[in-house]
Parts: sequence; C-alpha cells; structure tokens
Amino acid sequence: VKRHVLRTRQDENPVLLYATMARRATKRCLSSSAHCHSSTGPMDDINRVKRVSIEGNIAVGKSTFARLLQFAGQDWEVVPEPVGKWQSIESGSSQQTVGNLLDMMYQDPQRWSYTFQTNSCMSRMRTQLQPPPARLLRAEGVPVQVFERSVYSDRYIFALNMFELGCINSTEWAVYQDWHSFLVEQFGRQVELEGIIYLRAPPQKCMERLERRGREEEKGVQLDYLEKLHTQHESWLIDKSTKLHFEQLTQVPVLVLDASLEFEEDPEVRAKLITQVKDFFSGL
Ligand code: UDP
Ligand code: D5M
Ligand code: MG
Repeated sequence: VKRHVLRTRQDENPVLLYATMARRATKRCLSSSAHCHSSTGPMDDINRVKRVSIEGNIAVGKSTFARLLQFAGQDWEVVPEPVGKWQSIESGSSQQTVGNLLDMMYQDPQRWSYTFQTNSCMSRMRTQLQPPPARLLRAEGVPVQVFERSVYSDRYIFALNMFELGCINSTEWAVYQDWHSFLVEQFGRQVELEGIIYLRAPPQKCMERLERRGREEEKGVQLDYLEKLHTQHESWLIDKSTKLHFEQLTQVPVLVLDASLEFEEDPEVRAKLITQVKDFFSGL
C-alpha cells in the first residue's frame, strides 16, 4: 500500500520560559504603565494573545498565505513550519547535520515514519510553546500568533494517515498516541488553539503547486497520497468525524478558505481572503 502511495534551540524548559515571560511583562508594566492600561496584570497580556493554526494539504499554499498575513497585520506574528530542521537534523553534541529526515521518510516510509512523527511533533510543541513577542503583548487590537500547522494536524492528519497506510504499526501508533496525549494534557492551555484556518483546495490543485514548488524530497509524492491527506482534513475540519481526544479541540472555530483561487498573484482575491481572516480574528 505504501509503495502505491509514496514512491519511492530552543533548549529552555517552556514552563520556565512562560514564567520568565510573565516576569518580563511585570517589569515592563512597572516601568511603563502606559502599556498596561487595558489589563490588570502580565498574565492578562499573555492571555489576550490568540493562537491560530493554518491547516491544509501539502503545497496548498500555507507558507505563502502565512507570509501574506504577516504583511497584512501588525498585531500578528506568523510562525512558519520548521521544515528546514527536518531536512537537516543536527547532532546534539556537534550540531553537524547528520541526516535529512524528510527525505528518509519519503524514501522508506515504513522505516522512518514513526521517527519523523516524533521529530515533527516535538518541533511543533516547541513552536506552540514559544511565548508571544513583546510587541504582541503591547498590541491595541486583537494580537494573534499564527502557526503553520500544529501538534493536532501532526496526529489527526499525518500520524493517523501513516497508521492507516501501514507505515506506522499498531505498537508505534499506540506509543505515539500515549505520549501525544500525555504531552498535550500536561501543557494544557499553553498548547491550546483559539482558532483554525483551513486552506481548502482540491488535491489536483495541490499537486500542481507541489510540482511547481519542486521540493526535491517530494518528487515521488503521488496524487493519491494528496487525496488521502485531503480526506483526513475533511474528516477532521469539515465533517467532524475524526475521533479527537481533547475536549477543547472539538470546540475550536474553523475558518474555511477557498485556496483553489490564485491568491498569491491576484491582489483582489488576496484582499478578500485577508478580510475573512480579520473578521474571524475579531470574533475569537
Ligand atoms: N502558489 C501558487 N498560487 C497560490 C499560492 C501558492 O502558485 O495562490 C504556489 C507557491 O508559489 C509555491 C506552491 O504553490 O510554489 C506551494 O506553496 P506553499 O509552499 O506556500 O505551500 P504549503 O506547502 O506551505 O502549503
Ligand atoms: O509540509 C512540509 C512537508 O513535510 C511536506 O512534504 C509534508 C511533510 N510533513 C509535514 N508534517 C508531517 C508529518 N507530521 N508527517 C509526515 N509528513 C509531514 P508543507 O505542507 O509543504 O508545508
Ligand atoms: Mg509550508
């Protein structure tokens, strides 16, 4: 089945980081009361920041859209997917590149999918635990951290898909789900999302964009793999038929955007999509 589908530092403790964040915010409030007029304390500043992920199929245009969002809103911070890190895994001690895990996963999914999931999920955890930058804490409007994908798409799109394709076996899937649930529950509110933007397009459109982008590791990706991933997105975000394990996630509002439109080049399309995002953010 798998061959048919796929041919082929932030080292600090994030909990402490949060505490540091709160201390810094306190200092700022003490030294500049002007920035704190609308809240009663530093944790209120942090809690005002909304967290939203951009979800969607491979090459649907998430990174492109994220860049456009960054230009469109001063009060938004966009955090791209760390794909570069997966392409060059560094040795812990020498920091030399020891392997391209993205390539290894596509070349031999049965051998490397589980390893890939551990790495991608850890990097997404780190990303989602990043404290918002100071300028967002001072924002007058609705400050938003926007992540390209999330620990939730890691599990409910990719890991689940790999399990269904037989690239992750039942033991690996059980182990994955155990530590994923444990981590998400332990970090609690810190990794919760307030909203999801789903960039939706037919798999054929994603295939065209994937080919246009020409990422070396993805040369063997077939249309039926994108179709399978599309179905996973639809089950999770549209049909709501994916079994989720976190109560809060079932309540998160989803903005569905038609990404089959050429938003990269067409300013009118772009403006329409950005307006939809602005309205969505104001309602969070
Ligand atoms: N792209 C496009 N038209 C669009 C949006 C994106 O041609 O309206 C192209 C983009 O230039 C890139 C490819 O689609 O070559 C994939 O986009 P991106 O890397 O943003 O996709 P992601 O994998 O992050 O979803
Ligand atoms: O996603 C970047 C690339 O990484 C793309 O080839 C899909 C792959 N990817 C991302 N997350 C995962 C997980 N969790 N498992 C397997 N493959 C993954 P792009 O959509 O191009 O931004
Ligand atoms: Mg991307």
